Amino acid sequence: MIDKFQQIPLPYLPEYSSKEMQQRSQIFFENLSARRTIRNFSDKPIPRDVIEKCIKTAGTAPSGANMQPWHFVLISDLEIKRKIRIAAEKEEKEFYKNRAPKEWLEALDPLGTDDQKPYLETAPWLIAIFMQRYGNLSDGRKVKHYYGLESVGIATGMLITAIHNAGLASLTHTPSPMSFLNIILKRPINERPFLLLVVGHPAKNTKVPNINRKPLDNILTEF
Ligand code: IYR
Repeated sequence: MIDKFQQIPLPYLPEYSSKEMQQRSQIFFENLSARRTIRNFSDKPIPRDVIEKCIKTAGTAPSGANMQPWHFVLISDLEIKRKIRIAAEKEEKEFYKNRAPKEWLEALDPLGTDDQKPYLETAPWLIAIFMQRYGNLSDGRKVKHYYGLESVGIATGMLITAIHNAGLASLTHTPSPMSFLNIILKRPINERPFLLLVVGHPAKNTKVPNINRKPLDNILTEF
């Protein structure tokens, strides 16, 4: 049995007036509205402690039974980035040439993506995010993780938000399959690669597709 947690007072949560809440939610919305996924990264360095702080932020996410079933591998080593690029491009070649159904390729066509992933080497940081299917207790027993994908998805959203808040850009990259990440990054079999996040400054004159966000009445139903 795992011991019950001691109950402590809730950390301070300011109570804003309606006006303050409206202003704060509007400002936060405007800030996050400006977040865009990019595919053209500059090689300008970014201090490690900034990225570490963003990962710490991601680690504050809620998780099933508080198991915190995530692991983040932070990569700046050129040799490792190169290995990841080679392995990812190999899978992506196969994806674009043979594996992807026509319908999927048609959905990707407006974005203009292809099997070339130079940013995996150019960007200063890659963060490989893993989901732990189970945890290993210090006495050797295994503890099952619940809602692993949901938990890691929430943590990843918070990571992307923290990165944007620091004035940096990211790309959610999902080469498929990604099991090569376990091999290159020496991660154990209980960890399933969830996502490869590319982080950096945008290259000069970076262009992004002119996409729209669905309007509120399209994404919201109210009773
Ligand atoms: N993983 C491929 C294909 C791809 C798939 C989706 I869904 C995207 O939104 C974008 C790309 C690639 O990275 O090119």
